[in-house]
Order: sequence, then C-alpha cells, then structure tokens
Amino acid sequence: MFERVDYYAGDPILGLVEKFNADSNPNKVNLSIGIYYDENNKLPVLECVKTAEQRIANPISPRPYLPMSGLPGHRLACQNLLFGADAPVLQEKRVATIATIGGSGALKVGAEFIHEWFPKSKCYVSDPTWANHIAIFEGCDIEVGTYPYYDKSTNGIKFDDMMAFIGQLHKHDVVLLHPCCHNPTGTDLTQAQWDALLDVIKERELIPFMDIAYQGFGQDMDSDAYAIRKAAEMNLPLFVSNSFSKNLSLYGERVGGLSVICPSISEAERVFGQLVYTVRRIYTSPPSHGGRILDIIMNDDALYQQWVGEVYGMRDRIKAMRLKLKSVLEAKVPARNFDYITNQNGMFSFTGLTPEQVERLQTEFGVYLISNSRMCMAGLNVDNVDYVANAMAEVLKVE
Ligand code: KET
Repeated sequence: MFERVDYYAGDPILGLVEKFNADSNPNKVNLSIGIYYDENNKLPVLECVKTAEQRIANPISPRPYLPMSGLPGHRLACQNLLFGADAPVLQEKRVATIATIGGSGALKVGAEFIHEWFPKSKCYVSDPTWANHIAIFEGCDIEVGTYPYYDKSTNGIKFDDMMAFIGQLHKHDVVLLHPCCHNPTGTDLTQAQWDALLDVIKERELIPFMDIAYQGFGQDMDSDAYAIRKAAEMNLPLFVSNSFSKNLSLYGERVGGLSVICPSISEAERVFGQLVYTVRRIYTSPPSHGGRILDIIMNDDALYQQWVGEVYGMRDRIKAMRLKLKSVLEAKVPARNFDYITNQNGMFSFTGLTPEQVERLQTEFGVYLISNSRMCMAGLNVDNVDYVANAMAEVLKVE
C-alpha cells in the first residue's frame, strides 16, 4: 500500500542535530541549528521566564481551549513589539494578529491564506534563505522563486540586482524578507536600502511578507523592527511572522504570531476571520502554556524590561564571540580577510567555507556547521572558541 511513498532524507538543519547528538567525539561543538547556548554551553531559562512560570504554577489552573486566535495578551504582545505600542496602524485597528505555533506556524498560516486569496501569486525568497521558507510555501502549492541577495565575492548584498529583479515582479507577488539578522547570511539591508526597496514594493503593488525570528539580536528591539515599522508608516499591506523561540529561549513551547496590516478596519476584521478559519482547519487553537508565559512577561513593565536586558545579554555575548573568533583566525590565517565575522548580525555567520571544508570540520574535528557554510555563533563560548578557530584554520590551510 505504501510502496509509492517517497523516502524523506531528513531536514538539512534538524538532521544535523541528530548526527551531532550521536557523535562520540568529546570535543564536538554544535554550530548548526539556530539555538542560543550560554557561556556554559547550556540552553538558558531566562529569569523573566522563571518568574512567569512560578506565577502560572501558583495556583495550578484549569486548561480550557484557547480562542482559535490565541490569548488576547499574546496577540497584543506581538503587536506592541513589532509595530511599537503607539503605532497608528494599531490605534486604527488595521492589524489582524493571531497567536501561532512558533514562527513556522505563522509562515504556514500566512502561506495558506495567500494560497486561498491570492492563488495566482508567486513567492520570491532571498538567495539564499532559511530552507524551510521554500518548503513551507511550496507545501501550500505556491510557486517559489528566488531574488538576488547575497554576494559571495564581497560578503555584501547584490542590492542593484535585487532592486532590478523585484522591480519587474507582478502585482500581488509575495516578497519574503528578513527584517533583521538574515538567516543564513547575517547580512542585512541598511535603513536607506529598506526605504528604497519598500518604495519599489509599493509601486509594483507587491505583498511584503517579513519573517522576524531574531528581534533584539541585531541592534536593538526597535532598530531590528525598522523595516516593519517603515512599511506600516507607508501604509503598505504587510504580513509579519514572528517567533519567540530564540529571544525568549522558549523553543519547545512554540510561541509565535502572524500579523497582517490591512488598509481598513473592515478588511482587517475579514482577514482576521479568515486567519482564524485557517487555524480551525489545521489545529483549531494554539497550546496555552507558552502564550501565558509571553502574556505575563510582555504585559508587565518590570518583567518586560528584564526580558529586554536578558536578550541584550545574549546579543552581546554573541558579539564578543564574533570578535574572539575573528582575532584568532586573523592570527592563524593572515592571508584571509575575516571582517565578515564581525560585520554580520544576529546568530549566524556565513563563513564561505566549501562543502568539503564543512565536511572536514565535522568528520575530523566534530565541529558542526550547516552544509551551506552557515555557522551559529551562539554555540561558541570561551571554552570552545579557540578549538573551533583552530579547526577552521586547519581546513582553510590547504586552500
Ligand atoms: N524564521 C526564521 C528566519 C528562522 O530562522 C526560524 C528558525 C524560524 C522562522 C522558525 O521559528 P520557530 O519559532 O522555531 O518555528 N530557524 C532555526 C531552527 C530551524 O531550522 O527550525 C535555524 O535556522 O536553525
């Protein structure tokens, strides 16, 4: 009966985590998946999360179904963080926001909505992008193409090519963008580049879909949302998927949100209804635990401030690791320029290593990167950074 079912070769990122766990090398270092580990190589539980957990546990309360759209406080937290609490689009009630099962769930619900209501639209993603962007949109029967983005020869952005390409897309085509901390390249547009790009998107009547999974890890909470707020200010229709997996260190709770800016209240109400109906047809309503943690932290001034401080602590530790890795590599491989390591933002560095070099790092040193050369800087710490730098220098030597 199932003979014709295709083999699944596994996920390029999650599959590596399994391989890493099975590796018996005592020096192994996991720099594959985008997960933040602290200076002791442990997955942190944020202090603000501990406080919220204690409130939830005392007293232990019943667990009804949540509304299909999730907790109101969860939705509000997403809106305030993305658009700024006093944003006119929020005051005008033009944003339809639902709680989602992580950032992935937001992308899925958004893509289902687009497939249903804009069936002719194609989706364009950056070359390269997070591989699951392509998988999720194709999984909703949407044709996916790429727009020029990363320039390997300069470690910068092919901005002119990107603008020219996006400038010839068709009305209502979807352009998937990373507002900050681009995955996998760590290379972001400047604010002036965002302004120019959003002008073209407006002129061509395209649908921008911004996926933000690393807010707070780039510059700061507000600057990282620049592109989102600029699009809101320009009155563009806009989809935003956001994830709290990384910045709340709540990976397994699956906390995210999907927001759609609409031109009018009545459209926002209809879009909200259809998003909710999409949820009903897939999983009915989100789980409550992560949403309650989010609601408690984000809607309490003191806990919110504590959270922001904790995110900036993670951001600064990653930046320190970038500096350290760069300085060791510069000393060991003086012929090569490693400026990209400190120029790139967020959790990732696109190292430009060849697939063979990535393979050698894994088999000879137990250092795991994604095969596209992406290294998760948040897996480095003072104890392993020299080991990783030496291993990288070793595989770069024979070039
Ligand atoms: N968007 C982006 C850009 C992203 O990097 C991730 C996760 C997600 C969405 C998914 O968020 P979540 O809330 O977990 O559903 N990226 C890391 C993990 C993964 O591949 O699933 C990664 O790139 O390593």
